[in-house]
Amino acid sequence: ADITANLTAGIASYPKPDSVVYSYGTAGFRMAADLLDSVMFKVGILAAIRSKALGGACVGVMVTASHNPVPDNGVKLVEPSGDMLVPEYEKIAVAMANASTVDELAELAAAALAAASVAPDAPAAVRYGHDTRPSANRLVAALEAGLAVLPAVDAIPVGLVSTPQLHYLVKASNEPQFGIATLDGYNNKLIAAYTQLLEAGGAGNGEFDAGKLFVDGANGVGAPALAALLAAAGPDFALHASIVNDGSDPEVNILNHEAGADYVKSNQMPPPVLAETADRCAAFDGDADRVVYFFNSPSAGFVLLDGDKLASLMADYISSTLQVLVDAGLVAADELSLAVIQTAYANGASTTYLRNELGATVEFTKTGVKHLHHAALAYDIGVYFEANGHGTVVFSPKYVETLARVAANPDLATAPPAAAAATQLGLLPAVVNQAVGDAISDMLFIEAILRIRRLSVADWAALYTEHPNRLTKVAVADRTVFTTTNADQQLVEPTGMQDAIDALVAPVDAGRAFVRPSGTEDVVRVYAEASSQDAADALALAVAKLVY
Ligand code: NG1
Ligand code: ZN
Repeated sequence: ADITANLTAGIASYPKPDSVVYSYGTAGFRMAADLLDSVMFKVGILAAIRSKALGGACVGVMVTASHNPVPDNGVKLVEPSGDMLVPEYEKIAVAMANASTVDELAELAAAALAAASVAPDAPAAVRYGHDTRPSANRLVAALEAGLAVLPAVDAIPVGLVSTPQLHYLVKASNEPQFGIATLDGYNNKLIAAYTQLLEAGGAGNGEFDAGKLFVDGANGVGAPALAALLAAAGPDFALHASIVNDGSDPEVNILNHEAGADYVKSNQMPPPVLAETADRCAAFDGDADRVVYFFNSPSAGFVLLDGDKLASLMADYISSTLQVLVDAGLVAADELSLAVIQTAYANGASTTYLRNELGATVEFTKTGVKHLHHAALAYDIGVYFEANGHGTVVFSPKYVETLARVAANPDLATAPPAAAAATQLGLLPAVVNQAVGDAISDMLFIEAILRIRRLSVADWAALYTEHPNRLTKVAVADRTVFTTTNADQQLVEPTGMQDAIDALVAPVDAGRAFVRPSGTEDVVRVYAEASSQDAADALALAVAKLVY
């Protein structure tokens, strides 16, 4: 095919709206779906170029706007390893998205190919999927037009998938040892790992009654994805979940509307359908890459277990299971490093718990999972979560080798607790979707820990008590005038504003506050913590007034 003719046709079908300046934010391109057609076309071209630049390794494209309202949509690119797009290509993506003529676009595409020293007809493979939004089909068609611009592109649609499933499919198609690159492969890997983990932990089916679990699917893709996994697992699976907000009735089940992890976390209340239950509840977000838990306590009312609580339980379980091997002399005390990576939005009580009670290393990064993921990779066990429930655990090759060495140790035969600990730890890299935060995989890991430890959701909530806090947002004329440093905890610009914030925080008991521009919405976020809810609210309000 003639590349110039394809570009000309594409620019004509998918013209760039004049008024819009596109940027690649915390979660890729994200905005009103009506403004994204031209972006999709260009992302198709760029995804093909990225794959060509990597010798034809499969890259991914996910069309989703996660927890945002139905009229929005978005798109992000996935590297062959399952990671987020590298920053160098984010820049090219932005330049292409903002190009309005055939010449501009042709030049950018040629420059990107030249920078990678590849020919336009080098082989490429791109897997692409989408969430449940009504704009998905139209936007995927624009993406496909982009994928068809350059020759020799193997464009592989995977249809309706969660964001973490797309990451899994991409990673598995490049690394066969990671898993089988199909949705059955995804389900079967998690089912097997979860089942074996429970058996090793003495909590197989029938050994422990974990009580009822409700899962709020946010009326998004997480509901059918989980239903498919449970169906594949069959009736003997040691997890029985009732899925609500499953999107089944389009009249009432509106994506992310009074449903899902973001609703629960932002409003600090259960979705209406789960307002009454005292049972354990998990809530996914619209593309199922986040999960939080909650329950309605007869005495304490609504209790949220957010990403910080998930990270704390996972770190607690992993470090104490590892300690069994250290005590048995099978692993040296400092052989495997463990850290928890948090952002400024992590509740201060979680950081104190992790550092002082668990003795864990805690590191802070900027907001956005790509930053947390990157920091986590520096450790043998890197637990990372945003407070909103987005996170996972990554394990180093040394972790895998160490556990393999321990598993081969003949002393294990006479040390059942150490053998059980070694088996459990050896299974974790398969239970946890290491490619990216995954609501289903994170939930299975948490469910396994609760069963193995015989913990109720209330026991888990009691790990530590959150400091009262308030997260609010302020609409400003231009959020780009706000710049931050020190993992988003301090403002650099506007000049002088950080001093003013410090002056407001200083007199507040256990006070903490920071301001940063959102990467996904046209707002500035304000977060405050204090020793009482009133004080946290007052501090957030005072800081917000500085920002207006
Ligand atoms: P922004 O809008 O940049 O604050 C939000 C979340 C992030 C992350 C991204 C991606 C908060 C405070 N911010 O980013 O943690 O999840 O969306 O979806 O929750
Ligand atoms: Zn999401």
